Amino acid sequence: MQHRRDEREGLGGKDGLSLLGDVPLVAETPEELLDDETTPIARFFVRNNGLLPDPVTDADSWTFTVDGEVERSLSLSLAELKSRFTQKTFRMVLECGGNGRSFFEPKAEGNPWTNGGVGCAEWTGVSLGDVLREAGLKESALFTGHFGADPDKHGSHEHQAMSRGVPIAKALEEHTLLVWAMNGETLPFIHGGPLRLVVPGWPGSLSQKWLKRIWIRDREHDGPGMTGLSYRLPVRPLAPGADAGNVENRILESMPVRSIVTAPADDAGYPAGTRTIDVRGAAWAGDDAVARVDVTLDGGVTWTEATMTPPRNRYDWTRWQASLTLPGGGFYEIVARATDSRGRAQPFRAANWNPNGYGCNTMHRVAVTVGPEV
Ligand SMILES: Nc1nc2c(c(=O)[nH]1)N[C@H]1C(S)=C(S)[C@@H](COP(=O)(O)O)O[C@H]1N2
Ligand SMILES: [Mo]
Repeated sequence: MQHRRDEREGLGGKDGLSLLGDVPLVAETPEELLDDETTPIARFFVRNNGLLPDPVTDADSWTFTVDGEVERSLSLSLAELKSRFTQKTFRMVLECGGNGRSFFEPKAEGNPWTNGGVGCAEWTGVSLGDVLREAGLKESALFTGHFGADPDKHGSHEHQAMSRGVPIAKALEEHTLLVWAMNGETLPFIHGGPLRLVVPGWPGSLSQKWLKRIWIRDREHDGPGMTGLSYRLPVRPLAPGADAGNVENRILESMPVRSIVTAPADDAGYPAGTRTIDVRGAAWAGDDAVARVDVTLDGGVTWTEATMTPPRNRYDWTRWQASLTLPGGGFYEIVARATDSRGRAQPFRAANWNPNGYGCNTMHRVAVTVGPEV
């Protein structure tokens, strides 16, 4: 099959993203463009595993089905979803499971994300759990399988580009949403409109775009992205570069704690005589909360605890800020380290190496220079 159009058209309206790949379309957000409390759509990263699906003209007649281990299979239009279930809006982080991949040494397979495979948007929709309860889960219901309308990267509709799933408990969480609006606007096509899933705190690949079907299964789902070493991490630390095929692996679920510095930008220059630098950023911790964020400009000799703005709701990111006092002019590296509510902090270097490069949460650093002293 041929590409029906240029995949890069999908980036129309985007502002300042870095393209990591055009077929499939993948683009990340430079950290300094993640400085808003709510990530604007124009700056929200894009990750496709296949090609764009056919354009949709009538969103409200988009249908989506639930079948498998349920009492009643459901086929619902978007209009029915909107009118029959309780509408909810939460601000929640969506992060690619491979965010940070480029920091692994030796290099891991896949898109070389730095820190920008993440964004935090207001998602409006209904709880998937409310819809599953209407379908009636059988005792045998153990896992979900997610299906979208996009063809695979060769343009074929025979196979899903990606089809992952979660244990039923995660599917039943109130914050796991079927979403049709983002930041108060109709969900953009590039982000999965008319209808997508948002499974917060876990790898972005679970948040199926252009959602057509949820298959309730009596076993772990086995679609593309669920088998082999996909989204798996070694249970015990592996020597970097070693063969992961022979050791015990587990599926990556909750994403690890992470923070980014969103101001100043890397390589910022300050006039001579500057003695205070205001630093801002964001932090998040998968299913857990962020307990604290600390910032250093001397390689970790001394740390300053940042002030945090409480998140709006579970799975929102935590914005933080700190004022750092400089001993004088010169070159400084600002490094932020978040700690989650279970006491786990970020590593100095990419830890827990795995061949596909998932879950890298090494600390983010930005360099700044305070101009020559007179
Ligand atoms: N149908 C479909 N849904 C998908 C994907 C895809 O390729 N096809 N990619 C997933 C991955 S890997 C990520 S990280 C998120 C990215 O969502 P975004 O493009 O809205 O930022 O979508 C997920 N949902
Ligand atoms: Mo992803």
